[in-house]
Amino acid sequence: MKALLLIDIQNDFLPGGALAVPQGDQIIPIVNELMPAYDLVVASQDWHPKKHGSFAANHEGKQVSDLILLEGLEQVLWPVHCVAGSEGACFSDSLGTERIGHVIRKGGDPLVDSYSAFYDNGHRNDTGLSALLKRENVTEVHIAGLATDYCVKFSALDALDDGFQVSLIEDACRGVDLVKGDVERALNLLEEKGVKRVSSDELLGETFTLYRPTGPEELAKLEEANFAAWPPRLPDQPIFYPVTNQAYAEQIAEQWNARDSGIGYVTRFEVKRSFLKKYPRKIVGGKMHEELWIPAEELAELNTHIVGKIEVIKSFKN
Ligand code: VGL
Ligand code: ZN
Repeated sequence: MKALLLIDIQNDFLPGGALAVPQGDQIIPIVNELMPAYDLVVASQDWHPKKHGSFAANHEGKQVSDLILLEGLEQVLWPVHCVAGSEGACFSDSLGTERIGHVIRKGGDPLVDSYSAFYDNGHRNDTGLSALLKRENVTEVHIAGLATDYCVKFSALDALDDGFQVSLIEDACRGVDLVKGDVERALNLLEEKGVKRVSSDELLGETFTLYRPTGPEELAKLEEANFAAWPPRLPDQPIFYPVTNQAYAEQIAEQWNARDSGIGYVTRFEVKRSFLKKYPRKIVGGKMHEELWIPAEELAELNTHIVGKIEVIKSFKN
């Protein structure tokens, strides 16, 4: 069994948070896409008491990024972050938490930090993660999250030590780089120890599945095009909106297309993932309402990146 381990994708580590990791938010759409590919998804949360010894504010005369000894262990001092139960400690709203099977909370002991999701920094206390993975017959762990040079790094090292095959999904991690080069040094160290460095592209394959709800008129034009290309937009339609999940496409086909035209269809098509990277994904309304916004003048180019045929997978009659 293969598990995806998501490290600390919490508000305080995202832009605007107390200990923001640069571009930390950019990993979220990638992680959301990765989750369905795993037998098990486990996510960790940094979860500190207010009086935690890693907070500079709790040491008189000390500042953020100062080094101290905390109960005999070297400790970098951080801003107050991920206080148990606070908004900053919550998972990002845009993270698809419904696929997370277990949550591991760490950093609860005020006297020792816990970068790794497996053990505290002194390797004295165990979060139970290793036992959990073994109970689920997991042999391979893929790691993504924040921050590459702290919690991701130490989680990967402990996963190796506990006998798992470990891959780090590089584009689904971001680091702090407190000292310039920390991220690169962390990646190199992990590689030396036996962690495989992979990209989400390698794991997810060449194409991305899109869905589009449509009505009978557009369907007729699709048929003319032999289900290989979308017809050009009309002058009053500046954007082409495919959606990223079937449930949302069904909702529109049923509630809008079927109502307006008597019948609504759900289509599915595959597009080269590399082409789609530059288009923003917009969440409109609820979490599942994710659309891709493709300007009308780029639709012809999108068509050249469709792989295989556009398929009609469902229809709704009014
Ligand atoms: C982390 C610093 C302090 C992390 C947690 O999640 O990488 N970094 N606490
Ligand atoms: Zn912390």
